[in-house]
Order: sequence, then C-alpha cells, then structure tokens
Amino acid sequence: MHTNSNLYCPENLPAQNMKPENITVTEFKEAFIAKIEAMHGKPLSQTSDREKFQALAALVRDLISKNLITTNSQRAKEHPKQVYYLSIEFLLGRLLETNLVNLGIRDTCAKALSLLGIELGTLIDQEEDAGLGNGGLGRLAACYLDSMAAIGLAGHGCGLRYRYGLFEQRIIGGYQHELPDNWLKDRSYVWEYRRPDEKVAVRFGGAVRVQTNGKTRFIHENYERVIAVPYDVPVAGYKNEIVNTLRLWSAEVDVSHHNCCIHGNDCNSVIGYKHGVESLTDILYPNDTHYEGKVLRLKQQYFLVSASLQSIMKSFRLHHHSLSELPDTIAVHINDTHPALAVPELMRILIDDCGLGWDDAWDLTVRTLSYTNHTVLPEALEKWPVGMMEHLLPRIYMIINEINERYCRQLWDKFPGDWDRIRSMAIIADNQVHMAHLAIAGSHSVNGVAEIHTQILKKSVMNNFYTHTPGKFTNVTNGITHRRWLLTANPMLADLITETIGPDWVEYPCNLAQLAPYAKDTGFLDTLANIKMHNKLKLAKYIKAKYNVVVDVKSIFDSHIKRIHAYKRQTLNVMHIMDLYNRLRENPNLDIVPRTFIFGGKAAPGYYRAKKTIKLINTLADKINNDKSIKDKIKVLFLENYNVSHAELIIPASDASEQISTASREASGTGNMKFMMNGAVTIGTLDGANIEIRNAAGADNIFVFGLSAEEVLNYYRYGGYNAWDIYNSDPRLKTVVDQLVNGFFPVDPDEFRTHHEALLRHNDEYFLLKDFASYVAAQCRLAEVYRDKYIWQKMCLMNIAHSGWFSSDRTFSEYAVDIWEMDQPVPIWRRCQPEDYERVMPEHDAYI
Ligand code: 26V
Repeated sequence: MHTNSNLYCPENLPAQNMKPENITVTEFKEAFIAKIEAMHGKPLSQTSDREKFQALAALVRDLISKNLITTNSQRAKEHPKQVYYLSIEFLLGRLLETNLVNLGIRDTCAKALSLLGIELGTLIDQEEDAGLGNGGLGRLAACYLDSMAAIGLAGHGCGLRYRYGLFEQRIIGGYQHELPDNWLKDRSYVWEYRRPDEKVAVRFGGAVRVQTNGKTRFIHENYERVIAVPYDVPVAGYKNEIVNTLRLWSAEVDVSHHNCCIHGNDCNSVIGYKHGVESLTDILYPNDTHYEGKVLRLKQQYFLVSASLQSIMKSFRLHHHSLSELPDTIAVHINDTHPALAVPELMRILIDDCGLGWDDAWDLTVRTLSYTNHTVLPEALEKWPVGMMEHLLPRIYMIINEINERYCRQLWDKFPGDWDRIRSMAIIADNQVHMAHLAIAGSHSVNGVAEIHTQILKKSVMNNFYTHTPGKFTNVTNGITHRRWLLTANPMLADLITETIGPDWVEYPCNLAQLAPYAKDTGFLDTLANIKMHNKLKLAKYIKAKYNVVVDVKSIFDSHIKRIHAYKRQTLNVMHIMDLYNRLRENPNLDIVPRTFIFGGKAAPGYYRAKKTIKLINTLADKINNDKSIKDKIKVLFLENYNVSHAELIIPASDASEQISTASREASGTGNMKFMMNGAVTIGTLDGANIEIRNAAGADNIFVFGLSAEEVLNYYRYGGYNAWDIYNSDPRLKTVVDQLVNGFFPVDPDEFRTHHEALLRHNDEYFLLKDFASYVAAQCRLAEVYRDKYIWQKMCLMNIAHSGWFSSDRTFSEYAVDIWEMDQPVPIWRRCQPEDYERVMPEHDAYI
C-alpha cells in the first residue's frame, strides 16, 4: 500500500559499478532524464518542480542503495560492534542536499541540471522538512546519525515514523495557530524503504500467568498485538561509501487477527479498530519540557523500545552464538528517558524469550545500555502512574517491580536506615514509575550534555545516584554536524575557508583553528564581512517576499530562534527591545546602531504563557515596525514556522546569537554552536555549552551577562530573591514592566497579564528582572563593538576558527570510545587534539 519501491529503476543508473563521485555531468543529466520518464511517464518539459524533485531524489537514493548493499555485506562478514541510538525524535530536516554533498556529487548534479535549465536550489526547496522532533534533542539525534556515518561506525538510529511531524505554525493576528504537518502527503517518503518482511509484533494489555511446574515461566495472555513495520532511511557517510540506517517504526493492525470483513463481520467496527491501532504512530507529541501522563505516549515509548530491541536481538542471534557476547557486539543508547523501557524490555527478552536467569540477564542488560540526560527541569522528568503501567504493560511492570525491589535492597545494604535517601532513589515511589531512576539503574553509563549540566546532575539533581555509583557518571558535551551547518548551509563561507586553509577542515574540523592568524588580515576580514552581507541579503529578500517588511541589511541581525519557553527568556529579549524603543522615542536622534531583531520558534500548543509570548513579540513588532518616528532604526520580526530549513537560512545571516537562558536551566543548547560556526557572536549567560563556547572562542569574543548558575541554584534552594525590590529600584525596568499592562500596547489590557504576574506576583522564577540591567549593558557593549568593522569581524572569525571542537564528529567519537567501547578504530584526530580540549575544557574547572 505505502511502497514506492517499484518506481526506482536501477537500469537508469550510469554504469553499474561506477562510484557516484565518478559520474560525469552528461551521465548524470541522462540518468536524470531517464528517471523522470520512468517515474512519471512523461517528458521532462511537462513535469512540475515537485515531480523533478521526486525523480532527482529517487536517482540519488538509487546511488545510495548501492553503497548500502556493500556496507551491509561487508559488515555481515566482519561483524563489527553495532550501536543503536534509541530516540523518540529525529529532527532530520531535508535530506536531498545532504545526500548530494555526502556522495560528493553536489556540483555534478547542479551542473547537469543547469544544462537542462533547472536550478538545483529550486528542487531542494521542494522537499518537505522531516520534522519528527520538537527541538534540541531531536536535532541532536539527527546530527549524530550524520557523524556516525561520516566516521564510518556501524551506528543506527531507531525511532518512530510519525504520520504527522511537529505541527505547522501559522501566525494569525499575532497568535500561534497549529496545523497538522502532513509531511507524507505523497503517502511515502522518498528516502525510505518499507520492509514488511522485518515486521515484529508488540503486545499491549492482557494479563500474565505464572507457570511454576519445573522452571518458572511467565505467560502473557489476552493481549493486543500491534504490528510494527520498519521503514529504513539510509544515512550516507561523507564521501566514504558507508551507509547506515535510521529505522523508523510504523504501527499497523494485525490482519491475521482481524480479517473480519472477509468473514462477514461488522466492517465499520473493524475500520475503527484499524484506525485506533494505527493512530499509535500518528502524532509526535508537541511538548518538549512538560511531561503529561498520556497513555498513548507511554504506548509510543514501549512500541519504539520493544520493536527496536526485538529486531536488534533477532539480528544478533543470527550472527552470534552466545548471549554472553551481547555487550561486546551491541550497544544500545537511551536518548533521554523516553526509551527507558529498554531496561525492562531487554530483561524480558533475555529472561522470557532466551531463558536466562535474572542475574545473568541483569548483568548483560546493564553492560549493553547507556543513557543520556537532556534536561534538569523538574516538570520534564517522566513519571508514569503505576496503575497505567501495570494495565498497559503487565509483564514489563512485573520486571520493573523486581528491578526496584532488588535495587532498593542493595541501597538498604549500603545506606542502612537512610529511608529518605532510598525513597528519593527508588524506581517506584509515590505510586509512580520514575523513568530517570530506571534508566540510571539499568545503564552502565549516564551522561550530561555540557560540563555545567553534568556538574549539576552530579552535585544536585542526581546527587544521590552519583554518590552511589560515581563511576557511571560522565560528561559528553553536545555537538553539531559541520557538514550541514557550515559546509552546506553557508557555501560561500565554506569556500573561503577551503581557499584559505585547504579542504582538510571538512574531515578535520579542528583545522578551522588555522584561520585564527587571519584576524590580522583586513583583506580577509573584508571578505568575511562580504559573505555575511550576501547571506543577510538573501534573508532580507525572503523577509520582504514573505512578510512585506524591508529590513536594513546594514543593521545588526540579532537572532533568537528556538522553542518558546519561559526559561529561554524570549521575554527578556523583548524587554530589552522595549527599553531601546523607549529610549528612541524619548530621543529620535539617539545614535544607536540599527538592529533587526529576529525571533522564531514554536510554543507547545498547551503552553499558555509561551503562546502569549509569541503574541507579545508580534504586538511589539507591529508597534515598532509601524512607528515612523524612530526612522527604521529598529525592526522586529517573528518568522513563522521555525524549522531546520529556516534555521539554515537564518543562522548564516545572523550577526548576534541570543543564548540567554536562566543560568543552570539549559542543559547545553546546540543552536549556540551553529551560530558560532557561522561567525555570529554570542550574547549569553554562563549556561549550558555557552561556557565551552566562551572557553573556545576566548572571553573577548562573546558577550556574557547575568547571574551564575550557582547564584540561581542558591536562590532556588535558599530563597532570598525579591522581584519587587529590583522593579522598584530601576526606573527604566519599571517602565517596561508597567507597559505590559498599562495600555502601551493596543490590545486588551489583560493580554499580557500572565507575563506581568510571572514577573511580580510569582516572584520572577527565571530572574528576568535580576538579569535585565546586565543584559542591557551587554547589548550596549555589543552594539558599540559592532561599530568597528574590523574588531567585530575579528570576533566573528575567532568564533569560526574555534568552532571545530563543536563538530558532532568529536562528540560522537567520545561516545564511541568512552561509552560504547566500539571495536572499530576511531582515529584520535576525530576527537580533536589535546590542546583543543585543554582550551575548551580546562581541567578541574568547577562551574557550580
Ligand atoms: C521532553 C519531554 C518531556 C515530557 C513530554 C514530552 C517531551 C518531549 C521531549 C522532551 C525533551 C526535552 C529535553 C530536550 O530537548 N532537551 C534539550 O536537549 C538538547 C540536546 O541535548 C540540549 O541542547 C538542550 O539544552 C535541552 O533543552
């Protein structure tokens, strides 16, 4: 039903054994025409851009499939250790250009198309973003897929094939409206292979009968069987002929149990049943910070885990004889707690299906699994009601119960009488299953995603676990794929870098440091500025076409793009803009550096305050953009439907990068790294990986402000903060806060009441008032530096030059060597040089 595989015709490819990078322009052109005709049954001249895109993508997929086959047959011979990255989200964005670049045929393709009068960019823009993620966590998973393949490791993603990705955001009257993201409108995804032969069954509900004649057996009965069908998306490595797989599972009804239409049953109820079952993988939950105990979400989590582990174990047993080899040949990574049911599910498979005893099964499970924590926000920590878990997953619940009992007993032996400690670490407590506790107990490694985040886990959020098993805890600072975020997204900058230091930086991103000496070369800095201008013009053109707003390309492009959340403090940015605007209105001749404030981001549909923040930004934009008195010195824009493709347009065109979360709340951030790599200067708090960015670029090349994480955590712990005092002591701040509710904005006076109350009545949980003055001061410093072209460009250059360490190739290599203990050699340079580490992570530095 869904398959499109018959549309791909290998016979249209150039010579069978030809490597993609050796294909000539003429051969590519002919293969493209042949593919168009075979796929659409009409000549090129009659096809739409969309049809041309489909044919081009199909042709590229054909080329990748050859490498997929050779990679798989090679691995079947060599049996390298395989890593499986389990994640409920993979935010892939578009893949056509990435695949062309990774195959080394981007230029060949562009030339071939131009001979046919077609612009490659036009076809690239036809691809829908695969938005199977909310934000940072999902995009990180996608960057890791790219790095795993680039490094050539046998690493695969396991996720869900949501029928609808993250909602499409429309702004109407300043408010966010959510539309379904129908990314599969052609019913299939051009990059995927449906593999019905590799389907597995996942069981929900029913009851467990314990049989004790001889060996104890657990018999699961009266359950509902849901079929998990895999769709494999090939992931091509950068010019190395390696292809890994992202396996996305889709729920289907078990036809063998419900062939009722044929047997004269009630068709309507059957259709309803089918809908019910298949709705399991219909939607991605659009929350990224607020845990909701929805049963469908728990079903999704178990579906992902069970389908993935069953298929992993099937392939393991095909190639290996002894289960004791499991941790040496397989690593399974749990990306946040969403796949934490991997712990009891692997136990279930080893005990019930493979016949192991508890102790052996537990030993193998812990040695196979590892877990990354991505947030310290208490409201995001997942806890499932015991009743729900027991009802939906009776056998899994039994196993969790047993794990909990044994774990608590162990804790009791070590900390006798310390009930409070044991209660705080229990996997089941207060009638809830604590997923982070389950993940920690069942993994051999637990890591945070930036140095300060790991320190907070160790010293505060997970302190009891750290005291119990300090050896499990480690830090792996996040990274981003420089192939997407620099090489592809910013081709002019990439070309300049290659002309200047040669092409090796693509393979060895830390080589970007060789750019640093050019800080003294004004000619080079001029070129850098020209490239930024080119990118700004491109963004300005897009803004004019879409929003009919003219922006001044000489102004500072100041971007704040990320999910909308109180802790990310978009409102603090708004408050600075309001203050700047107030100053301009008082004195229209005030000599300020013109600014374009760019916002983008989605709010979770049920997150009232975040949605009001969007309205606040849009209301402010209307007021400022239409006020002639300020002579276009500032503009504010909220760009609709922020996604990966929009990020690729905005980031290379930005001068300033807003990373202004309340210190201690942002685990790492990865947008911060993307901006840095594209030569934008960070204005930020000492939070998440901003700290590593400051260390790498140098304290002179970033604008830091605000409370430290330690100060924030002390306020949270001991109190002592009074928002009113700050409000009353700073008249400029007072004006801005009052303006939220005093009729300054032409809206209902209650429109922004929530913001006002959060700041004063609720004592400003995220310290906007406290950080306001130092933020405004940092913004002034930034603007003053911007006036001096060469000082500014030097800062940009130092950011680019020291961004190589943030490549996810480095991050991924750390996981591969330190956590998964992969047996394939990971060249040491992939991890950057010791001096790079020393610079970015000075040893013994405590941040809290
Ligand atoms: C959390 C939850 C909470 C329960 C409801 C559904 C849901 C869905 C997704 C998430 C993920 C939140 C965690 C997350 O995205 N963390 C971000 O991870 C990035 C990659 O490590 C990191 O850079 C960001 O700082 C961090 O906020």
